[in-house]
Amino acid sequence: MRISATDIDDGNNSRVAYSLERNPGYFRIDSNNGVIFLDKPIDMDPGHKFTMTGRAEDSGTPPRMTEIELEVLVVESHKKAPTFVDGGATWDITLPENYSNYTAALPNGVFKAVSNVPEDSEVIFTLVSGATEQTNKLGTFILETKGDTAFIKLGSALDYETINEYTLTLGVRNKHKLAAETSINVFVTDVNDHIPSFNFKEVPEGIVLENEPPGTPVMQVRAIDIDGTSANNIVSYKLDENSKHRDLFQIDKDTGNITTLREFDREENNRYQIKVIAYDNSPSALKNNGEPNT
Ligand SMILES: [Ca+2]
Ligand SMILES: [Ca+2]
Ligand SMILES: [Ca+2]
Repeated sequence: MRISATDIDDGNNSRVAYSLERNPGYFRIDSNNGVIFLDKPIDMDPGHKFTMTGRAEDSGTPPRMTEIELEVLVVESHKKAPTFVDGGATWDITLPENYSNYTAALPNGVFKAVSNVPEDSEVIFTLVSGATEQTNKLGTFILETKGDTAFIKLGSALDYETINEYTLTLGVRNKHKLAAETSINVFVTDVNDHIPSFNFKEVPEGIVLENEPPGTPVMQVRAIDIDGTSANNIVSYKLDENSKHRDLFQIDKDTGNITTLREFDREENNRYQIKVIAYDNSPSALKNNGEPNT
């Protein structure tokens, strides 16, 4: 079995070391991942129950720790735990953040198990709800079962910018109350679901002296796109083609630097208004026309 503690601190404080207290002498624990192993053959009769304490301690100063009571029941050797078909390996599921099929099982989200009890094939699945959102605390993923098959489905919306990876634990037990577990990694991929936005705290106004040559800098504009990956979050700039004075200025696509295209005379006109468009660099996930977000 495995015990698992989650420490929400960052850095040193979040490194957790596991240990066993009151160890009856038959078990050892991997201090890094909390997996408990049998250390020597069990010579107790079926029905015997071992009890011990699992401890998780972080590396902060002072260290903080938590403990859990563990019970291990000795059963007859012919009683076996259920197994997942495929040997209970780790499964990976990859979903785009705008995945929205709440009715069907996820791609790669179907799991079968065998009870290993010849006279009773019944298996009971559980989807563990962990201590963090990444371990499905909020029920982002849900379980439905039918006979020997478990279906993992989407329970609520994903957002790459909030969480881009989940670790689910799927458990199964049989009539003997013997159990097995498997981990499922869910990877969320970024889609282009954010529009670049200008920082309006910066004054959108530039000044150019009259009689300066063409190419004189006027101002720089900047917009931010909070998508998680490039090119979904790379911002480019252009002048609105319908903007009135667009033939008087040009903008650098990458930097947002606006420069003049001719000399100005303030007696002629001392104020120009132009419209700048910021756009990102991949097809939008918000509109289905292959165009970027603007
Ligand atoms: Ca998002
Ligand atoms: Ca974007
Ligand atoms: Ca996104």
